Amino acid sequence: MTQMNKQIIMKTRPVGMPILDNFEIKESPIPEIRHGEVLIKILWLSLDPYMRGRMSSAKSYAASLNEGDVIVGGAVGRVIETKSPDYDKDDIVEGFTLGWQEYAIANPSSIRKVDPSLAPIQTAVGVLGMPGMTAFFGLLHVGKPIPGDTVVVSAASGAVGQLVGQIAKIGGCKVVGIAGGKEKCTFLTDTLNFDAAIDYKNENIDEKLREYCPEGINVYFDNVGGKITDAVINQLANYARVAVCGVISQYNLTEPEPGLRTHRSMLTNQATTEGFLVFQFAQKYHIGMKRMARWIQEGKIKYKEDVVMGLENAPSAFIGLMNGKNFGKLLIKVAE
Ligand code: NAP
Ligand code: FER
Repeated sequence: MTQMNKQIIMKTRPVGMPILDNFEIKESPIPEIRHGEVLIKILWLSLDPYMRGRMSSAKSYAASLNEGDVIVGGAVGRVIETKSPDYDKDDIVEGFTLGWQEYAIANPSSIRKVDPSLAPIQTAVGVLGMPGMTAFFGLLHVGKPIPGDTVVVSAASGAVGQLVGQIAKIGGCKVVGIAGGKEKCTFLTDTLNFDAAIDYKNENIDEKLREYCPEGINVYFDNVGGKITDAVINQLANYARVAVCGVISQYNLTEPEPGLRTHRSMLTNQATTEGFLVFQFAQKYHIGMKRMARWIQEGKIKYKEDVVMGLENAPSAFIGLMNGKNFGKLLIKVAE
């Protein structure tokens, strides 16, 4: 009997905030794998904000999805059939393009092996994967903090933000996180030992930044853009570095949002703004992975995951990610 594969496709291209009707579950038979390929049973899906960009037709580093395509995204799975000399049955693997489906056929060049003895396997799409490398290299190579600096990070309880703040603390910085809601803020100060947290939904960001960063902000790790970023840019210190990691507040806009003119602050503070994509550090990932794994083992880095059960719940969880419903790295558990 042919084995069937459940997949989630982009039924219609989202306009603005995605809605459930943009997605559809489909079943199709799994084709025979060809020489060199492996068949993977997906265990965990990684839901990431960049995937909203793939659902749009705008030009990007990666090809856009077309209507009817399986949603492409990172995942961790187990090899259940192999025609590749490099992979054995039962190997655990991670791939950036495996997608929202129960089974994926992959070419070895698009996957990597995961060592299950190092940490729980889903960390391969979290703290020991793309978001972890984003935090590590984005903060250290782009933000360039030095001990004693005041570091502000937005979307601070999320997959990337929670790690940025902890790495900055390890580096001897004062860390202020910005997040939506009291629960997230309490987690930042009480569990992750951030020096302060600002609940941008209920507190005055300008006032709180002045209170917590009296000498100005040396490093801003920006995950959100928009009004939060305007407030931070207004309180930069001399020679500040702004690491532009993401602008999630803009991903679902249909019209550009008018904003602050930032150049005066950049000029008078002799500050630097630098955008980056994690992939530019790919040659150095092995260094970041080793260091992050050691910090986890030493108890210096904690990571909070938000696990949603079942492939069919990926669309609603993704919409939640765009609305701040997730608390920590958002994962879908697809199978054991
Ligand atoms: P995440 O922080 O775990 O989840 C997204 C969070 O963004 C939400 O939980 C929400 O937190 C916040 N958010 C959503 N809409 C917002 C809005 N309108 N204004 C302010 N905050 C909003 O996601 P992540 O995976 O760690 O990604 C964080 C950022 O990093 C994203 O912008 C992403 O695109 C970027 N990123 C960039 C790279 C790169 O290579 N440059 C790599 C990975 C990720 P609150 O409840 O706190 O609002
Ligand atoms: C992200 C946001 C944007 C991300 C990548 C991009 C890997 C790239 C966008 C583009 O090239 O247009 O979170 O993560």
